[in-house]
Amino acid sequence: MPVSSSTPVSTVTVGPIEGSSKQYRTLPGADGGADLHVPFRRIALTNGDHHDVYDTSGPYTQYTAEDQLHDLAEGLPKTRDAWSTPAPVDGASTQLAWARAGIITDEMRFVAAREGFDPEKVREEVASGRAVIPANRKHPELEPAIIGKAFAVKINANIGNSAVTSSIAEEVEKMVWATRWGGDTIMDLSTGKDIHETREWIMRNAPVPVGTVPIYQALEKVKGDPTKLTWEIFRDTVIEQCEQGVDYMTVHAGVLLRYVPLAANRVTGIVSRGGSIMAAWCLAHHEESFLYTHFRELCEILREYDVTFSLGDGLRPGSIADANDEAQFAELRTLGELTKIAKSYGVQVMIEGPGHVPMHKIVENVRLEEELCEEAPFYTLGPLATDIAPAYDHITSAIGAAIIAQAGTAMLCYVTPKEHLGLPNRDDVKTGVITYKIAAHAADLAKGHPGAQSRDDELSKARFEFRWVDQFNLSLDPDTAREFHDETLPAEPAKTAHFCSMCGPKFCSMRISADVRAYAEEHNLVTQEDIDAKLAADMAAKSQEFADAGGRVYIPLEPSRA
Ligand code: IRN
Ligand code: FE2
Repeated sequence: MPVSSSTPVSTVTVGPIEGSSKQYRTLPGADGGADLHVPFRRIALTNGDHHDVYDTSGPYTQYTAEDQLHDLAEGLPKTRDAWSTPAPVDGASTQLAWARAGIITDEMRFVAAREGFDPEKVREEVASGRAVIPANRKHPELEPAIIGKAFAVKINANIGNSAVTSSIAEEVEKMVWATRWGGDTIMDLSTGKDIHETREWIMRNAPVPVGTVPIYQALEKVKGDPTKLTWEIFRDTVIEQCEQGVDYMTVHAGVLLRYVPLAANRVTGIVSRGGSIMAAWCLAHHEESFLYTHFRELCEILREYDVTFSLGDGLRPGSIADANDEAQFAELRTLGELTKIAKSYGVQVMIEGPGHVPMHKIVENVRLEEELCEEAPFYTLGPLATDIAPAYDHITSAIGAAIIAQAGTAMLCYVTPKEHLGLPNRDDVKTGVITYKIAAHAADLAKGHPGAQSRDDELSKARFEFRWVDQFNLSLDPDTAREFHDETLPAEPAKTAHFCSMCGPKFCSMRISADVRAYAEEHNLVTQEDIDAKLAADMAAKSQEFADAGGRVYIPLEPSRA
């Protein structure tokens, strides 16, 4: 057991999301292995129908009361341990190696069922390197997910303490909270104290893939002085985190010594934490980055656990002025070179991307990444489409995120309203997740992901038919939708009323449309010509009435004093 006896975590948020229930579909396991339980969320509708959606929240939303919560110190059931594991292929026990050998693993079948795809399609995408399934064999609590442009766009939520704030309890709750609202993966970016223990609590209770940036913990080990870092300290930190079950790791191996001067004249220099740590090391030693020179050894370690590389963008632009510059694209070319090396070891790879990029320069990022990195899944931070709105950077970045996801980005790293200002709290985490679900889903619609639009259609039908409760429950955030509605119309009958407080009963366009339909039925008007003719006749009568009344649009309420 992971953790010290002084249990710092008391409880986390449990209970179903409003109007829905957590359910599992059972698939028989391969080769006599245990059954697979594929999660989804069923939203019950007031008209007797239901609508099922992808669910990332683990059993926390299945528990209906707090006393059903598993012992957090024990962690979630280790279900994946009972799944079957194929024999290694050329020394590699990774999803990539198996996919290339034509083997469909339980993880592939699980994600195929989860997304409504054919398992063979999943295998092909993984084999080509266009998709990854980050699933460390030491993370048996995981419900696997696939990240690749052929699949639903995924979102990551960053959590983690810093030297100044937050406790283990808060971080575990942030993980549960972020996945409750749709976070597909979380990254533990802790830099303060108790990094190992915090991560252990998160790992053992995380139903989603967990990512980290191991250089942060390595830096803690040398008391925050980047020049004291060594390959050995970094390597041992990576092994420590692999052993804990981390599923993917950001490695800033593309920040080369010769690229550092390229950032000198930028408006915002190097904004990546990992990038600036490695740049400081390279300059201090005047040597090539140990992440680059030892990259093959790193591949061997990650292969051992099937940990996925997330090759970091240490030279990403941190401002509109620096977007798409030589420093950024030089690093991307190196990431392309490293992608090929990692894949030659059978290690899965994704590529991290910007940052801050104006809208007209966004698509170029995807085009280049695909060309240089063999279409490895792109994983971007926004990008922010403008620099001028601190406190609203979830929005500035969701604009860029929607565009870059439509162009082919596979996963979006969320940005919260606290970006550039402070460590996000629980509310910020939810706002970031919901905002990024909007960007990701908007991109799924634009890309024609099968099944994406059905939720829009269901919600629109509910809206048109004044099924208010269904409209709330089909939404990404039922609690806030209901709260906003009830702010002005709290009475229960308003949940079936044919209007809301925005336009009131007289001016509701939805109601008027419904009236037109009723009118057509009432007058037995079958064809469009019938309707047009009847409307024309009624209009003529109305306009005569208007002319007879004086033909004025504004009828003064009081006699004019002018
Ligand atoms: C994603 C894309 N580009 C950067 N990211 C995320 O930024 C990365 O996955 C990690 O969560 C976070 C911190 O990165 P830096 O600042 O150390 O590069
Ligand atoms: Fe920024």
